[in-house]
Amino acid sequence: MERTLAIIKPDAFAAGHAGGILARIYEEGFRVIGMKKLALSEKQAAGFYYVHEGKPFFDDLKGFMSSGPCVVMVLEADGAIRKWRDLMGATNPADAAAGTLRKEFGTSLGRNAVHGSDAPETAAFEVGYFFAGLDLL
Ligand code: RTP
Ligand code: MG
Repeated sequence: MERTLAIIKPDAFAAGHAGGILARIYEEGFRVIGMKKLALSEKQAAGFYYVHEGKPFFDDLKGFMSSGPCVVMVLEADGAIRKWRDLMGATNPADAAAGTLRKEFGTSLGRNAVHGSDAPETAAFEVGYFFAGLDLL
């Protein structure tokens, strides 16, 4: 079993899509082993996305991710990292395939509804950023 870090981003949460996204997560067979709602500060958002520091879109990303509440989750499944990124769809909702979460709930490249870890090392960092081992049941 593999674990990945998923986020329902502030745009999707504010638009009332948390329930719809969770329903898809369960339908696709993930186990939700950690979940909390929180409002990130700019500093916390910057720390989470530190790999993108210095890129032209970093300030927008940081501002957006700290613009309102989001839901952070740890999902478990066989091949959870790939499986969750497949369910999310392409980074830009305009390029995302039909049936993916970003196609359904994303509205722009910057406001693309969900986040997912992109590799085992990033998943380990990102899960640890929000959850302690004892939180994951
Ligand atoms: P995420 O980390 O949020 O799951 O998204 P991702 O892996 O699909 O894409 P990534 O390259 O990690 O980029 C992180 C977020 O930054 C925004 N972005 N803007 N203007 C741009 O060129 C640009 N590139 C990326 C997106 O909102 C993306 O989700
Ligand atoms: Mg990424």
